[in-house]
Amino acid sequence: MKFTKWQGCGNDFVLIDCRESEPADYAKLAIKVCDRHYGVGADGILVVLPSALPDADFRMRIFNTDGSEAEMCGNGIRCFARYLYDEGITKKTEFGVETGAGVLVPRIILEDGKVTGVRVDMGEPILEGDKIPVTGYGMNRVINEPITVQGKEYHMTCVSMGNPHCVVFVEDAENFPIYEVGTHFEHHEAFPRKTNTEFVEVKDRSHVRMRVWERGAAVTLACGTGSCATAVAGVLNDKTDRKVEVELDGGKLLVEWTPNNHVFMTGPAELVFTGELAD
Ligand code: ZDR
Repeated sequence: MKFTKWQGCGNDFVLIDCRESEPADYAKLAIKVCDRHYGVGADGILVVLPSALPDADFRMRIFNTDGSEAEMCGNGIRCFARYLYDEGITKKTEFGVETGAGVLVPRIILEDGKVTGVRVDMGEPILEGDKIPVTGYGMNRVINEPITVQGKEYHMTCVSMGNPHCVVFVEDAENFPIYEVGTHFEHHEAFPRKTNTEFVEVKDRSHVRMRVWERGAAVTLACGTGSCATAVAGVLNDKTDRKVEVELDGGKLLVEWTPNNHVFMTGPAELVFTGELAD
């Protein structure tokens, strides 16, 4: 099985083009391929499929390192889009991609004929508690609400970008004990579908430092949907403006929540290598 290995801000993926034939078990494949010792090593696998929807050209599925399927992946969709464009599978620089978060539209950014990044219309954030989902708030928004994790109280703002996120503003992101605390947010009873958690330090109104504990993948170097959730949470808490630069462990993303309620994310997508999996 042929694959390509990609990274966006150090969030890395094995991309498998399954338009012609599909593996028997995606979850098993993801666990095996993502293993950094016995496999290729990645934070998740991206699967290219055809879409039956009229407004989508392709369908993307994403599986985490633990085999669970995520609805969406922000860094992944930039890699996915660039793969299709670089391989000449599409000539379009803007096209619809069916995801678990609806049909999203990436746009390839070209400078002097060279791809320099990808901008994605990530759609509208979901803010109703039950829809994120986070329990106890009905259809209300969950902004700066207390949550107790391992006996300590934090304040969370919850946002779904198709996948669930819990944003926690902290004084010092660099020294935050993310490895000790992250898993306890992921598995907290407040999150029926578990959660991704972002620990965010506001540098100024247009600049934040974010670290992430990903559902099903633990600490990663970056998170695209998490950066979008962070930008939305920053506005809802009046901590940031609608356009922010998100500084991640593995790079930077630019996120804008526009007045038409769509979130746009811009960042890099780089091919690392191509290969073939042994059976
Ligand atoms: C965070 C993520 N890597 C991205 O860039 O958006 C998405 C991966 C999926 C995530 N671990 C989830 O929602 O289960």
